[in-house]
Amino acid sequence: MTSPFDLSGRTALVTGSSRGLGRAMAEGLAAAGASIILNGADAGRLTEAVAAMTAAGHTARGLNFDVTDEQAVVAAFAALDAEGIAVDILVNNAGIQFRKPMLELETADWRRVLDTNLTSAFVVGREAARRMAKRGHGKVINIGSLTSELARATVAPYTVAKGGIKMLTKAMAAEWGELGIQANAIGPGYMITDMNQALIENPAFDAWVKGRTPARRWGRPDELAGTCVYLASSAADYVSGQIIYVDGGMISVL
Ligand code: GCO
Repeated sequence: MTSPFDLSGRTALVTGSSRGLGRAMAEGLAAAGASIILNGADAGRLTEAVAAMTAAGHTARGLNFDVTDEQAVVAAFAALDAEGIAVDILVNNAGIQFRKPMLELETADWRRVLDTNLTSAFVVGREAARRMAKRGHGKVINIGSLTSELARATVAPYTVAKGGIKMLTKAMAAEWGELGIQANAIGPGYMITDMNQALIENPAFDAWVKGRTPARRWGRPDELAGTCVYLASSAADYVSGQIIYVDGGMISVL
C-alpha cells in the first residue's frame, strides 16, 4: 500500500526556493518523491540550487521569474504548458522583510512588501489554480508567519501581508474546494534564515526569541519540510483553509 505521504508522480513549484525556507521545503517535497520546479529572481543562485538538488539525486529544474511581475508569471506558466508540465503542488513562499517604524515608512516600501509577500501569492496561485481546476486536483500552500496572527513593532507591511496570506488561504479554500483544490498555509516561527540573520546576531533579540519560545531555540528551515509534505499529500485531501504554525510553540503562549 502506497504511503499517503508519497508524492511520486507529482510536480511541485516552490517560489523563492533558491535558498532558505523555500529551498528546505523543496528538498522535503523532493525527498517525498515530487519533481521540483525551483524559482527565484536571481538566475545564478537558481542555477546553483538546481545543480545541488540534482546532484543530491532529486528531479529538479529552475524557472526564473520575478513573482511581482505578472507578465513574467503568466509567461512562466505558459512555458510549462508548452512543455506539458502540470504543477500539482504550489508553495507560495517568495517574500521579503523590511523593518522600519510606520511613522518613517515610505509608501513605496509598503507597496513593495505587499506586492512581493501577498499579491504575488494571489497571482501565482490564480495561474496555478486555473490549470489545477482543469485536472480536478491541486494543492496550494501559502507561507504565512507568526505575524499572520500577532504584530511586532517595525514590521507593519510584512505583518499586514502575512495576515493577508492567512485570509487569502481561506478565500482560496472557499472558492477552489469544489474544484478539487486544497489551500492551506504554514506559519513558520523564528527560523534561522538569511532574512533573520541580523536578529539572530542581536543578543537582546536572540534572548527574546529563546525566552518567548517554549522550545527555547530558533527553528531550522528543514523543520518545515514535514508539514509541507503533509499538506502537499493525499493525507490532507480533507484539510483546507488551515494555517499550521511550526514555531516551537511560540504562538500559543504568553
Ligand atoms: C521579524 C522576523 C519575523 C520572522 C517570521 C516570524 O522581523 O520579526 O523577520 O517576521 O521572519 O516571520 O514568524
